[in-house]
Amino acid sequence: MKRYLCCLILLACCRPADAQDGLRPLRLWYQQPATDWNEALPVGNGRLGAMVFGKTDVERVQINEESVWGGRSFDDNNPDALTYLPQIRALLLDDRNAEAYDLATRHLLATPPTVRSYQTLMDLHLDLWNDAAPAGYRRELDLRTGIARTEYTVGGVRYVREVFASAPDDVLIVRLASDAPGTVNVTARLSRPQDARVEARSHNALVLSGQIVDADTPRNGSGGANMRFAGVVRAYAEGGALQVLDGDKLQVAGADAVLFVITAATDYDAAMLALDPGKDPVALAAGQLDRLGAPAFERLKQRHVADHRALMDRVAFDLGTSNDAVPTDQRLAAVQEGTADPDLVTLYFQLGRYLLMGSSRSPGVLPANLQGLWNEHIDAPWGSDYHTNINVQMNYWPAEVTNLAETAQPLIRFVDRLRVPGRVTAQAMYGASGWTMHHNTDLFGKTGLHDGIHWGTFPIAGPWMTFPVWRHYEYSGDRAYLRDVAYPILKESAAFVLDFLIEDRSGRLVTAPSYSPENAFVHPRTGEPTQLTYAPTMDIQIIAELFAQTTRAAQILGVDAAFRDTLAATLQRLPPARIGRDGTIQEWIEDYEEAEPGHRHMSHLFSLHPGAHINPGTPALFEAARKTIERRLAHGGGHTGWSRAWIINFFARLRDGEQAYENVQALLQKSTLTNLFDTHPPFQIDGNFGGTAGLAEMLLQSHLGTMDLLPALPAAWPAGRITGLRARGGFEVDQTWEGEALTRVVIRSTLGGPCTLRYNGTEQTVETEPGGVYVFDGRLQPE
Ligand code: FUC
Repeated sequence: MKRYLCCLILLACCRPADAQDGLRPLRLWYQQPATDWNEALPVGNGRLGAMVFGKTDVERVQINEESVWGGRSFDDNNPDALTYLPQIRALLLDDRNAEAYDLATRHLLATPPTVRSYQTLMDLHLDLWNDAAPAGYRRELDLRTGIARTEYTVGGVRYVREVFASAPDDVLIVRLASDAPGTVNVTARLSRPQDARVEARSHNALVLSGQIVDADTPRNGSGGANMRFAGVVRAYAEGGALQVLDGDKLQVAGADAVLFVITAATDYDAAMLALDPGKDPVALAAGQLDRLGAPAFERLKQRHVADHRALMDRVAFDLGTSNDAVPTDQRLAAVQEGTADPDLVTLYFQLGRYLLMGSSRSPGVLPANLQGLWNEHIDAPWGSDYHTNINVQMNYWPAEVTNLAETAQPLIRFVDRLRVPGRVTAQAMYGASGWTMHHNTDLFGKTGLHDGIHWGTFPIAGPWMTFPVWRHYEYSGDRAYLRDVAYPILKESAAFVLDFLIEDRSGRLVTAPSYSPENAFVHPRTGEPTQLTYAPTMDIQIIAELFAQTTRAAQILGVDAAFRDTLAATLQRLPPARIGRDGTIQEWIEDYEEAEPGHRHMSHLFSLHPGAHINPGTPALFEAARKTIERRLAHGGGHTGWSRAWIINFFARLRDGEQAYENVQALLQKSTLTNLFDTHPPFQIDGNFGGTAGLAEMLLQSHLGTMDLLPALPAAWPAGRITGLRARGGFEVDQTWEGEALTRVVIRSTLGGPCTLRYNGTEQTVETEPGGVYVFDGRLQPE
């Protein structure tokens, strides 16, 4: 084995100073208020979120609570499914896909065949009694502190507004202040597009409450009701006069400052995946503010900032000179015109971490949805739901590697709870043990087949959803978690697959019915675009990874030897990976012609990323994977934000820094809004998360049992530093490079054990101790 690291210093316990990057600014900032929602700035604490517009006449703060959804729980398994399943399967194996499709539409699809939308909670409007044009305007979102700040001058008075979402106190805070006593005037009101009423409940509180009216919700014969919700705002004025106006507004006149404390509640019960009629959202929200007592702004702010920084500051990423003096929208516009702005890349990376913290952590209990938790609609694009054929999985790609393991917890707990309805679906639709789900779900845990056969027939979504559960073990090495949480989920998922597989006409074990999300092939006989099929490549790849993970988990725990043997024997009978006649990875069981060669999904590359089975050790498939991406791109692929983000991850895995970089640029140029939200279009947060994960993947990989340092560094970033990324096996890693070469690496081991470093074609194994810090210094060159 070659050695390339000149000098190894073993440190027992100290944390090197360069793990923190001190004062480097991490801000989005603008010289004008937001004119629409896609320019507003997000704050979130995992449960409550807000979009801040920074207006100077009437401020708008659009507010979300993570559980405000239409619909309700119902049995979404088509009762005919089991009766018609054998016939549908036989038709598919006989290439009579259109007939299978017709039968499936009638007998597999849920009724009604769609989940309902995640909804906005309310808007807080702050009329600032201001007609004059402000001077010296600036609004910003400081990712380090998690505070959205708006400042401007009117009539010689400097006004400052701060908005944040506190996780420790579980409230949204809006504070208005100025530098001259008695100059803060504001009239506050609440609104919601429908289903709500507003009233003042005391001298300083507004309550918005209601119940969702959702025409498409099935009553399921039980006459059940929809979700009830409440938002409460309390105002605390420093000086001046505070009074209720018209029974539904609060007016503050002549104050030095005013603090609005906001919270919300619904009657959703996460543990039950259902509504709880015993819950009173108004009482819950008001009670929460009562318990908070008289709020002291500085204390709330300090607690929030300390909590926020404890997560945010774990990772620092620096690619050279700061470009913070230029407003963010101008920087983005310059990149869109072809300029390079590496510092904007680091800001985008950190924003991804910020958004994951804001939409997926305690006190929240639900995973980040298609928009995280920021949504102004009653009926959002794609319902702002949980799409499980790429989107929600992508949301969590950055969670472990960018050192935010706690953000994965809401998803892991959600997957755990999905097993309950998922077992019913496995049994009722496929006569299978274990659990599964299909291509989308909501907070009620729908696991049936929704939207339409051509979108929804993805029974292997359940197995895919176990991957973040396993990944948390890979990074943490937490055996109790593996035994009590992860392994039971994996094992039951594998059990589903064993029962779901059937023999095809040549004796292979195949999945049916299924599809390759959401792509179509040209049917060789009918010439029609066709989606419903059997054993699409992605299914087989997911199953291979699931079985490998389940087997590994069982080995570590020393359990279920016979079950492991069954998994191994089953793997032998799956269809092999194949390369098609054009040299790309074959997407379907036959080498069909693609109906849309530039399709946004690249499901058959699953084993390249997020899976690991296509790698440099499988050179033919590795090369075919590259051709597959190139072909997609040549036909206009990557045209949605998430699709582009996935491509970054693919090229990082192909160790092609230049192509990965090209696609980072394209993500910023084509799929990013001025507030740096990803756009599908419209706004969809998966591209932010996939982009952040892709950037991490360019700089550190650990999916092959080694720690790959700077595996896909582009020439555009010749010098830089990234500290605090995590690698599988319980390591935290800092890397510094200059002249495109690694110059310093610091590894902190939490679990101990061997760590095999790979860089530039060489490798070296270091034995580590739990808590040990290992510094590799000097110029790192292969011998
Ligand atoms: C998948 C994608 C779409 C969209 C939707 C929410 O179905 O194919 O592009 O992102 O999820």
